[in-house]
Amino acid sequence: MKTLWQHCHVATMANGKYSIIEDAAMVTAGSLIEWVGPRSQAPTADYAQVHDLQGAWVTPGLIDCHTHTVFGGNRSGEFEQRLEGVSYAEIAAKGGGIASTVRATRAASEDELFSSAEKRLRSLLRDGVTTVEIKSGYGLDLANERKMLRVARRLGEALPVSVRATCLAAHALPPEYKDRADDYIEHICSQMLPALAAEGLVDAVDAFCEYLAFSPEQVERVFKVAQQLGLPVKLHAEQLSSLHGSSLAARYHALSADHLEFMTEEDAIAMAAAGTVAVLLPGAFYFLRETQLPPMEALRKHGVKIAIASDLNPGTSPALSVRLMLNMACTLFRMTPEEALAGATQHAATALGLGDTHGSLEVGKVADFVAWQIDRPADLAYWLGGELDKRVVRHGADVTV
Ligand code: DI6
Ligand code: FE
Repeated sequence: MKTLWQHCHVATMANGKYSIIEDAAMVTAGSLIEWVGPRSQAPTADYAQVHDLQGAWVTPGLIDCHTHTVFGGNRSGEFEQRLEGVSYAEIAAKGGGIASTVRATRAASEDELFSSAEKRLRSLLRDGVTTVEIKSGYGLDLANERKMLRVARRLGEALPVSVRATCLAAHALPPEYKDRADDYIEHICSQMLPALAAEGLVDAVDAFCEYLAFSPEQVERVFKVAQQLGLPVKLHAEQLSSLHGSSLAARYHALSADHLEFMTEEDAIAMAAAGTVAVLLPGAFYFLRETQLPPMEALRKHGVKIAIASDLNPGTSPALSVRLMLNMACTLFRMTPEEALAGATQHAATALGLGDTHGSLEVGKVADFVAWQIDRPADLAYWLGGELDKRVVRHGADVTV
């Protein structure tokens, strides 16, 4: 079934650039893009449907490539404490932080986790998101990591969004392994990852490489097992200190290394050579009131692809809008609106291993797009959140959220 979409301007985002086509048209066949170009050259055919997009700007559907959407409880109380001067590390040392979300997540049933995550995910979808990554990492034992990943899978079945599920068992040390981090890593490698992968619940494997989490050596053990299981890896690296986790990620041809405020130029060179995407998370930078900026010039100079994501999580980035992240990427990290949009489309797709099928409006790619009633593409990074008038199309069909 062929559909013609016309009376629009298109920012295709091919190769991470606006690549604008004014007065454009697009032809979709089922769930794929069959043609895109100037309206005057649109192929004549017996279209089953013709849609008038009323002068909208069409972009690829937004892709949020780093979220922790599934969790129990919330941590607004810690937010208040931090505003009174208590640090994230101090809160973590007193059993708060990630550990408190682990307790709440373990105590919640699968249905309870589903219903709280569904509300947050709908908020992202109302902002034009058509693909989202969701991490586990608040269960920290086999049963509870499984519960989180099952919720991620169910969300992708219940809502009009493609979900990539990432196993982040190596997020923090669970209380039952206190002072036994190597034993927990061994448990992840020998029991958790093989079981969860065999159940088809894992699309990628992530870890938190940080002085208050896991060392590069421990992360490497997890990466080796992921590789044996045929799963791509990603890494939370260089968020609070420089352990060169991003270089380690590059050595394992990671899809992405994420956060990266403390990375060095050598790390950028290694990532560029490996094609590892730099996922920047301005929401966490903002919410923790960090001052160390990611090395934008080194990333640009060495041609590292840069993605932007919400990092939606209860502790460091309770962010429910990807467009707000685009704005923060521009204001806080000095990215251009074009770079920011590429970061939530083409480069975000690459960070999920979906770069050949998603993230830009090109022939043969999946027809996930948003027709925005805006004056210019930069408007997407300009408005601070809120809802923009738009029409969201996924797999070639209109989406209602
Ligand atoms: N880095 C983060 O910013 C989140 N996880 C991570 O590895 C924080 C998660 C939390 O505080 O709950
Ligand atoms: Fe994160």
